[in-house]
Amino acid sequence: MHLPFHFNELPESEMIEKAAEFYASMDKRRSVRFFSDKPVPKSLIELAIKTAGTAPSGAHGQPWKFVAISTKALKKQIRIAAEKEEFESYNSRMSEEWLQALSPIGTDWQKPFLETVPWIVVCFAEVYGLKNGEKHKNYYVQESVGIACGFFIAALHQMGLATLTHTPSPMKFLNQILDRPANERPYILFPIGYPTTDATVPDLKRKPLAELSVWL
Ligand code: IYR
Repeated sequence: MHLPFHFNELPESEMIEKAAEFYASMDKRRSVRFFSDKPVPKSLIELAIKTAGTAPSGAHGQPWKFVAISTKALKKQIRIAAEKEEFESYNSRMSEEWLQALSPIGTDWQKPFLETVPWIVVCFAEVYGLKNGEKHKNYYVQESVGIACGFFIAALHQMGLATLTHTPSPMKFLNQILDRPANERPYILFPIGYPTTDATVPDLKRKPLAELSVWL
């Protein structure tokens, strides 16, 4: 069944103004690796997750689950497990080429922010659906979850919070620590909070429009 759709068409001048404002704001977003322990209200995290949940998805399967963690002991467990994997990655699993590509970002195996942040949200992809113990297929899972995570990042930025798309690898340990079922696969781990006052970010440049687009 379809319903009438009420679309709010704006005057062009307002469209340009809003688009330019949104771009200027999004262009200020940076991935942050230095977080303070300043608390963040649960209501803000709820709103960011609700916003992520507005993403389009294959056959409207909504193949995502956002696990929000504020418990100190869990954050500590996540840090220990993530650093164990990251130590192995940085010291033996990642190629020289990979390490070279990361060198301007200045990352290493240590992830102290996982314990400092007020919130960690882990987005899990539902590789297949499970309803009353019955498996069903989810479509375009990677694309759908990727878009939802993009909405999530944008929502956090718009509300004045900082985050990082962190992918300790492999991430399977998150199923065990967070007690998630076999149909859920960790997709991205987001530490969320405020940057420290002395936080730094790498000196990165974004591709200009001419480089990131082709017009035919
Ligand atoms: N997962 C590691 C390594 C890493 C990989 C990429 I590609 C990055 O853009 C950043 C880091 C880590 O989180 O340090």
